[in-house]
Amino acid sequence: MSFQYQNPSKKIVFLGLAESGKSTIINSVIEGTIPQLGEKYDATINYQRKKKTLCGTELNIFDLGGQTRFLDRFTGDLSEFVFSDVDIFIYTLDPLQAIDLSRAKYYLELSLERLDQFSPKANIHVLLHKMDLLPKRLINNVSGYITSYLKTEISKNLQFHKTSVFSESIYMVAGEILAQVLDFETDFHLISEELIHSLPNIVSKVQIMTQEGILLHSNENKDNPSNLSAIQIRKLYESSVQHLVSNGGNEKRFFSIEVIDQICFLDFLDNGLALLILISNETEKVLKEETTSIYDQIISISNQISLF
Ligand SMILES: Nc1nc2c(ncn2[C@@H]2O[C@H](COP(=O)(O)OP(=O)(O)OP(=O)(O)O)[C@@H](O)[C@H]2O)c(=O)[nH]1
Ligand SMILES: [Mg+2]
Repeated sequence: MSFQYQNPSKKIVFLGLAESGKSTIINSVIEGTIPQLGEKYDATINYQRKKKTLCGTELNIFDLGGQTRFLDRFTGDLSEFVFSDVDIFIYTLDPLQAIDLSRAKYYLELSLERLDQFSPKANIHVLLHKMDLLPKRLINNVSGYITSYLKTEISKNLQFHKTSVFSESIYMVAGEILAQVLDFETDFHLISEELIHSLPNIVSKVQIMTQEGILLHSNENKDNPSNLSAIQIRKLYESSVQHLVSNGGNEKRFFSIEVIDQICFLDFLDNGLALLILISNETEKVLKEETTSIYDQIISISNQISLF
């Protein structure tokens, strides 16, 4: 059986009003661009398609321009092209554009009708995005209000998320969304359990991410992200590539970083995934003579993950 057969490509559609953050999200989590505060807005004209292969599955991403003239076409004469065979539909909304809330609901409802027609099984996500712009004390009230307004008279199951490209949220939510359509969860869980059991009381955390920072697996509650942020991981990835280039491409991309009382092992794999393992610094000191064995186990886990 071919890999392609097991993992057909997945169509992911981003739609939402202009300036709600679609292209920025795609650039950050899919292309690994590090988002900058106050970045100039560059409107998407018509739409852009991006492809990325993740764990053997091709993601076919549609970034739809959010200006009214485009939204009317996407939900109108182009609707079959846009809304057919959709696996994941992501609707983005900027909570500070309160004036546009009814327009946002209008295009959301229109999209849901088109999905009913062309892709009734699509997973539907609504991102209440740019959460960094809301004062912390208002986040629950504002997002609660918007969520209940958008849900009014909608019977479809919508999954709501609060996101920002300036926090870990977008990388965690992207992982959650992808886990619903890709089959890596069980295998990643088994691999990380195996490592934790083979090095009892030594390994405190195992995370599997994309090299752009999307969190695909964590042995712990995902609400407790790693000591390294997705952006830090991204920066390390870039320096690892530079290092690799200056070394003629022969050296293994393996980092060992001390973070407070822990040691982070970070390994970038050729298949675009990254493995992060935290072990206690104290443990390592105590078990100095066993360090080689710890390294061996970690490398063996890396090798298993590189097969995805
Ligand atoms: N503060 C903040 N700004 C963001 C965030 N995400 C995107 N932005 C900014 O919002 C503006 C619009 O972002 P885009 O990603 O271009 O918006 P879009 O939805 O693709 O817009 P169209 O292509 O016109 O549909 C840019 O200036 C981004 O830098 C976020 O999480 N927080
Ligand atoms: Mg755009």
